[in-house]
Amino acid sequence: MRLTLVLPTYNEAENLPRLIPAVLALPLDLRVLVVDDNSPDGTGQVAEALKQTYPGRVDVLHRAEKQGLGTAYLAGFRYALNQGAEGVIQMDADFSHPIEMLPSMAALLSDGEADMVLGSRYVPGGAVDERWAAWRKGLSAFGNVYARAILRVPIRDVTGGYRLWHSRALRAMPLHRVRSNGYVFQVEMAYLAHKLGLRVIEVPIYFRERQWGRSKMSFRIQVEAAIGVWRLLFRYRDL
Ligand SMILES: Nc1nc2c(ncn2[C@@H]2O[C@H](COP(=O)(O)OP(=O)(O)OP(=O)(O)O)[C@@H](O)[C@H]2O)c(=O)[nH]1
Ligand SMILES: [Mg+2]
Repeated sequence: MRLTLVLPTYNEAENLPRLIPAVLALPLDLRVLVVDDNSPDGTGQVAEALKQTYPGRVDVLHRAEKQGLGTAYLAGFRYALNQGAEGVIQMDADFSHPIEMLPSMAALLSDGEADMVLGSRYVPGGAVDERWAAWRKGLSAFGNVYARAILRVPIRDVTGGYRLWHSRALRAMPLHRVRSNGYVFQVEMAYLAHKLGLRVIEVPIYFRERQWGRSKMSFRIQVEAAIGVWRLLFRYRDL
């Protein structure tokens, strides 16, 4: 299966030179597409250098300014689908998502068992970093229960950002209607997948705190996300 890994980056110059060689070494037919928003730390140039090192396997989309995770993924999805990818992967560029899980997750996709495979923190066997502060653990768990209850989605980790999409499933999604950008982007995509009757399989992952670079997480970001969930309920009442 021809896979494209879409990696949105904002200030990941320390992570990228470690992450890209590691994913390209996996036993997969994999290309990487970095979507960088003109990171002040020079991630865009780091990505260009990696593109030279791995000709044909790494590509870079440069955007002029920070425009958010959601639009970065949407741009990356379109690009990957146009390039003929059969599967498209979403993953954070900060090593939070265990890359060693990729081959088994990809196998579920290519076997035709799933339209989307989700690396999940909230199924048995999954967990978040034990170094997370209690408030962050609580907020993340609550955010999931909250979004699931409002939207009635049977996915345990609706905010999880580690996903493998079958291209056919991604093409079936009304991507032009997707408006959310932060954490709600993940919820919106999961909600749509459920509404369209796509088969989602959750596999347990351990979500590790970023090893390098600074955290951008805040209480405010999560409260904004909580409000954004309600908008989805109205936006897709026709589906
Ligand atoms: N292109 C692009 N990438 C982004 C943007 N915001 C975040 N990212 C990337 O999206 C991924 C997830 O964002 P993170 O900042 O790690 O979010 P998080 O894991 O909730 O928070 P921390 O890891 O604690 O900072 C990372 O690879 C970021 O570099 C953005 O506006 N544009
Ligand atoms: Mg992170």
